Amino acid sequence: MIEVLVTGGAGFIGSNYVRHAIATHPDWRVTTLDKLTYAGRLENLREVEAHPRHRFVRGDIADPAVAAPLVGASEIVVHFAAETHVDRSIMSAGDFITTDVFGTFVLLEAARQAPRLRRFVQISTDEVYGSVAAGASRETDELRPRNPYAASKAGAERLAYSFWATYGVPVVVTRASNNYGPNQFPEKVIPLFITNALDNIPVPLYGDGLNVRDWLHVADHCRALDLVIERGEPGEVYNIGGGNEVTNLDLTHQILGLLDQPVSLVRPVPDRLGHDRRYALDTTKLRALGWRPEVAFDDGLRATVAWYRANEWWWRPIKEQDPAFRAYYAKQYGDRRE
Ligand code: NAD
Ligand code: TDX
Repeated sequence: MIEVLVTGGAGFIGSNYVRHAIATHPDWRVTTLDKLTYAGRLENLREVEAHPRHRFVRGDIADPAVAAPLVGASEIVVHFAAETHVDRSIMSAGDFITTDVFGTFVLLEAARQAPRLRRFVQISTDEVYGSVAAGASRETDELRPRNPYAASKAGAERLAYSFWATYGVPVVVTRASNNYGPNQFPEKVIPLFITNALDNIPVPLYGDGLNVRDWLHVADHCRALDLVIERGEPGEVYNIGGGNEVTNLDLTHQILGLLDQPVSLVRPVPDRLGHDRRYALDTTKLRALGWRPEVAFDDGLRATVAWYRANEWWWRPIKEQDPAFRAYYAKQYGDRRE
């Protein structure tokens, strides 16, 4: 059995990856390490809860007493755990530094001592490149992160790289574009807008709505990670982009169209501070390893809308009963009027 540690496996992408890993790698035994912050949900792991090749450990990656033995027993570490929401990092960045940077450092220190470790996948993001006016970011481009979240991720991934260059820890860095799909926490734009629209609540579109994001279905991301684990070179960086550049305004209109809701539900609100205008990734390097995105954006978005429609049990308790989410929503959107 190959011992695999997935950090942040109760979150959106991590849980999709854990379910994918259990389903497609019969020779993997997967340990999920997750602190269960507001974004971590055990419900996301219900399908694998009782699976003999999966176990869940609640703990903080920044706590060496928890993290070091788990890393020490692993052959593969896939490190998703992070604070991930840009708007929250703009409100308060401390947790982003503690988890994304210091937590990564704790895992890397443990990785230095791990006798069987052969891959440490550092999950980074297209946000580290900063806003890209034209063309597409390549792995060798300069990093110009422009919000506290992006800067913490850039710090984390460069630290990981340094542990490869200095100590030979077998680090591979991936930089993915905006993910979408099932189990995404309803603070991010797609699930927030779908669930608001389902309830006839206005959708708060920042600024002029012409910012562009490149959307990657989470299932395509999971397949890309498998390939990087199998064929990626330590010390290298791989962009993972869906190739679906869409303005937020078009995205919003598509979501409203899929739900038969009028465009009058769009509420333009003041812009996010330092809002990156556009992200775009050149994925030549990953494609050379044999990866292609398989989910067409229209199909993926339709399926995602259907998932939120069919799984109200998953998101209604968060949006309607979780006091922390309600406080966040009121703080983030309460006074936001154009
Ligand atoms: P998410 O917020 O849904 O999940 C994060 C998970 O990490 C949660 O389960 C949370 O409980 C856990 N966590 C947070 N702090 C922890 C700590 N100190 N110790 C242990 N667990 C902790 O995030 P996501 O959208 O699934 O993102 C996963 C990773 O992918 C992150 O590293 C993120 O930066 C990266 N990424 C995300 C996207 C995207 O579009 N969502 C795109 C590119 C890269
Ligand atoms: O209410 C909103 N209104 C709005 O117009 C929200 C939440 C977002 N937006 C806009 C801002 C962005 O241009 O939608 C776009 C997407 O926003 P988010 O869903 O917050 O994602 P983004 O800021 O692009 O970051 C995401 O992709 C990169 C993830 O949250 C990161 O973790 C990942 O690294």
